[in-house]
Amino acid sequence: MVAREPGTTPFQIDLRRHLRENEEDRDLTRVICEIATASRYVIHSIRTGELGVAGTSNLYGEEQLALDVLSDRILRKRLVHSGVVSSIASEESSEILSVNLTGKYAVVYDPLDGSSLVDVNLAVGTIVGIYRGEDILQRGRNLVAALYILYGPRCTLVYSTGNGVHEFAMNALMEYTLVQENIRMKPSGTIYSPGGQRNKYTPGVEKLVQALEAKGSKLRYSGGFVPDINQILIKGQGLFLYPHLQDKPEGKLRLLYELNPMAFLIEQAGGAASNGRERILDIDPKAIDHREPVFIGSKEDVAMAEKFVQEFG
Ligand code: FDP
Repeated sequence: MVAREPGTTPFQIDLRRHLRENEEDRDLTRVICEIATASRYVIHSIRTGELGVAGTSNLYGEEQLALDVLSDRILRKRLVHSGVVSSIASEESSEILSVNLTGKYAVVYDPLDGSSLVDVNLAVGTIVGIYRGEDILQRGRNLVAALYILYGPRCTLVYSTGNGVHEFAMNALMEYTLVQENIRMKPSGTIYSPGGQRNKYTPGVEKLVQALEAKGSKLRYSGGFVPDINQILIKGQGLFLYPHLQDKPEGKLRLLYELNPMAFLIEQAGGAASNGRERILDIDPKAIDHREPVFIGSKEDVAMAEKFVQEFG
């Protein structure tokens, strides 16, 4: 980290300045700042309450788009116009979009994760992974940057370019200013977020949950991947799982759009992420919709999950 003038307070440091101080590549800075700008429009759409049920009209008789479709368009437009993006894959689309042959970065994103929570006014988010080059189907360990934006009571952005994990909050001018730098996770946690139906858990996962309960871990689950991971990261401890289920051995969450960016961020903060048998960032993606089970958070809790899964399935 750069030494700053004495008296500089975090809220004086905006996202662009932070990236500049870290001497990030100009084009990478551009990509991250374009995404940050796009999120202003996404949060505006969420807050104005036009929930957007696809195919319906709004107050003015205009056709409305579902919020996830709208968020996808907003992000795509900014990334395409940035001039520095080679290809794009969005969770909302079934195809990879080739954008610019000379672009330096390939971007994968989930524009509005947890969109089923919008109508009940719970927090949702955008998740982004950035690779050098144009190949979208890369292992997560090749990521050069990852970030997420959490649309909660506050709008926050958490990013890493491989030099620690940093949190920003959107101010009244809709600019992101620094909240904290170099977030670190404790090796063991006292909260857990279990996705999926418990009566579909395999013996290994059931034993894991019992062991977490026995060590006093408290249940903290919102049903949104971004707020659930954000809670674990910002509290600096805990375990999120969306495991393999008896009728869904691949789990639910997508490797490209959800798991790799979050695994990158959690590892950068000193945590771990596994599918129970293998590090998430080492998994070779087979397709853009590749799904994997996940155990992510404090290192010792992830190791405990691996032990139970490997021993009992
Ligand atoms: P959603 O379907 O509402 O978009 O991957 C999406 C996700 O939500 C995650 O945000 C969340 O962790 C998970 O799915 C919840 O899945 P269940 O509906 O199976 O509980």
